[in-house]
Amino acid sequence: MLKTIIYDGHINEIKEKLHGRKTEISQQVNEAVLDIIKNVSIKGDKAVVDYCAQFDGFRVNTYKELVVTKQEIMDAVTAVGNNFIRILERTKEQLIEYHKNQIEKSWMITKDDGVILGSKVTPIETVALYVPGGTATYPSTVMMNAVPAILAGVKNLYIMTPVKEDGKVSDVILAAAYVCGIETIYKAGGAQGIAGAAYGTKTIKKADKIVGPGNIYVATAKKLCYGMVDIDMIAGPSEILVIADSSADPCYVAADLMSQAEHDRLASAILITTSENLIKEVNEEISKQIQSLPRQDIIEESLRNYGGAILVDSLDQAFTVANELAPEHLEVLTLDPIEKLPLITHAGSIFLGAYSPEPLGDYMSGTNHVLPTGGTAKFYSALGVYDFIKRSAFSYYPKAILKTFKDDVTDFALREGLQAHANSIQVRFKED
Ligand code: HSO
Ligand code: ZN
Repeated sequence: MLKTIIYDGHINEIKEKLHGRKTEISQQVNEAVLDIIKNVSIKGDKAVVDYCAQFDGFRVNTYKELVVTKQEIMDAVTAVGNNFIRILERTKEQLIEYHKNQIEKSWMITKDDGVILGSKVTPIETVALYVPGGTATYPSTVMMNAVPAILAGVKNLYIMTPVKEDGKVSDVILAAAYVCGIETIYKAGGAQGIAGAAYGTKTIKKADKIVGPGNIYVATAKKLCYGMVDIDMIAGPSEILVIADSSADPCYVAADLMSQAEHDRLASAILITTSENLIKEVNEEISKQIQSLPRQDIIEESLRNYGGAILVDSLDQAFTVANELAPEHLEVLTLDPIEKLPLITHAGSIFLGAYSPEPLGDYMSGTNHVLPTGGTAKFYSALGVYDFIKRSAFSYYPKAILKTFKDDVTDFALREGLQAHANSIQVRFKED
C-alpha cells in the first residue's frame, strides 16, 4: 500500500529519507577491512586463501586452484542450456549496439602556424569485475560491466567472485563470462578479493580499476583501495520513480513499482501522478499482484518505508519533483511520453511509454543497468565505455611559435616563483 502525499511545493522530507538510505560504514567494518587489505598487500595469495577459507568456508588446495578452469566454464555452459546462452548472446548484441555509440575517438587539430594539439584515448589496461555471491548473483550485471569494458578495448578483463561452500562459482555467472569472452575468473571474493585485485598477488593480476557491486565489506574495501586503483560508483539500494497521468494502466504501474521494491528492503518505489483515482487503482493492483510474489515480505517492507504516491496538480510539477529526487530509474507513463524528454534533467535511466518497462532495461533493452542512485544522478551517469578509457593530451610547438610565448610564460612562471620553469623556455632562445 502506497501512502499518498499531496505535493505542497516541498519534498524535502521525502528527499532526505530517500537519499539517506546508504548503509553507513561502521568503524568496526572499516578497521576489519583495513586489516584484510594490509595482510593481503603483504602476504599475497596466502592471505587471500586464508580469508576465503575463514569467510566463505572453502579452501583451495593450491594457489593455482584460485583460477576457474576451462572445464568448469564449459560445464557451466552445458548446465545453463542452449536457450540461456542464446539469451545472453542476444543481450550482448543489444548492449553492443547501444554502447558502441559511446566509443570516444582520439582527436587532433593542426593549426595554420604548425602547432598540433590533441587528445589520445587509451583503454584502461587491466580491469577487475567483482561479482557478488549470495542472492544478488546477477549474470545481467556481468554483461552490463563487461560489454562497455570490451568496447573500450580493455586488454585484461577478469572476474573476482566468492565461491559457495562446495568451491563452485554459480553456473549462470560462468555462462555470462563465457559469452563475454572473459577467460580469467578468480575464486576470491569479499574484501580480500578486492585487495588481491588492487595490490596484485603471484596469482592475481594487479588491476588498474575495480568495478561491480558487493556487500558492505566489498564496498568498504573498494573505497579504501581507491587511489591504488580506480573504482566505479558505490551502488546504493535500487529506486524507481514512475510519472503517470490518468491514461496509465494501474496494473503496469503496480508491477513496475514492485519490480524494484523486490530488490531490497531499502529499495524505493515512488509514483508521481496527477490522478487521485490512479493512486487508488494502483494500490488495489499492488494488493492483488503481491499475493503471488515470492519476495512479498521484502516488497511490503520497502513499500512501507520507502514507497509512496505523490499527488501533483500538473505534469510539469511532476517533472519538477522527479528532477529534484534524481532517481536511478524514471518511467514516464503519460499520453505523450517522448515529448516529455526535454523536461527531464536528472535521472539515471529514463523509460518512455507503456512498453519500455524498467526490467527490460535491467536485462535486454541495450541500455546499462549500472546507474547512479541516492540522488547522485545529479552528477553521475550510467556506466559506459567512457568509464574504461582515459585521455592523454598531446601538443607539438614549432620553435617560432614557442618564441611568441617566451616572455608571457616567463612572466607567469616568475609570478609563481618558479625560475626553473622560466629557464626551460629561456634556454631554447639563448642564441637569438
Ligand atoms: N535493477 C537493478 C539491476 C538488476 N535488476 C539486475 C535485475 N538484475 C539495478 O538497480
Ligand atoms: Zn532490477
